[in-house]
Amino acid sequence: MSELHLIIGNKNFSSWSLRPWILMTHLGLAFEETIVQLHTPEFKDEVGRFSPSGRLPVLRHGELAIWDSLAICEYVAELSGRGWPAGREARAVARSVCAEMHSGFANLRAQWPMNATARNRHTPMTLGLQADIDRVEEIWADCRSRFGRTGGPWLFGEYSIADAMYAPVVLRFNTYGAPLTEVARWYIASALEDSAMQKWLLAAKDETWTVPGYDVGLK
Ligand SMILES: N[C@@H](CCC(=O)N[C@@H](CS)C(=O)NCC(=O)O)C(=O)O
Repeated sequence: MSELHLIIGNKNFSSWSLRPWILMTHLGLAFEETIVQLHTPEFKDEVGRFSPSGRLPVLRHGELAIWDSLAICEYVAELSGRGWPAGREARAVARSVCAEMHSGFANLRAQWPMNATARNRHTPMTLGLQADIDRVEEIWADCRSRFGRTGGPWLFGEYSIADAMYAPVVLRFNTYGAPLTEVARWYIASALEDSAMQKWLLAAKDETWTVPGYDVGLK
């Protein structure tokens, strides 16, 4: 089988890239990694070599390109036979919360851009942002109480694609702070201690690149 090659953006800022990277790391899959710096004059040409959509992340597996974070997660779950909860009901809910994250939370994305290693950032709270935060907390509490009571600290007990899809939200909450429920605080603490997350953050710390519009909430 050919090698897996994951092409991602800056680790500090590319929330879409974190999702497949952290899942593949959790699944123990060997993969080559290439970082293409976002928002540079060369970005379009460099990414165009790998990604039909001109966006990152993209996974190359031989001639095959998979150019969407959720599609990559699905693909590696098929390759490894792991990634989704085993129970049909849990799996259906996991797919729902992943799809909801993939297609929603516009206020959270726009107002709290992922800035992995930044701390103590503060932006004005808006009704839309608060509603997104409340909904994330509701999802986490629901998954944990219905499916996460046994088997581990993750949303469905064992690590799943749902945890990978919400990993950038964990970092956003950590950067900007928000009064969170106990379940959310507990989940964030576990997710931040995770060794794959630590590995990502360590690499992000070494990056000196900035992206216009992403460095928000400075006093
Ligand atoms: N739906 C895509 C979105 C990917 C995306 O927007 N990636 C950003 C980087 S974080 C990108 O490539 N932006 C460059 C551009 O839009 O020119 C996914 O889930 O992978």
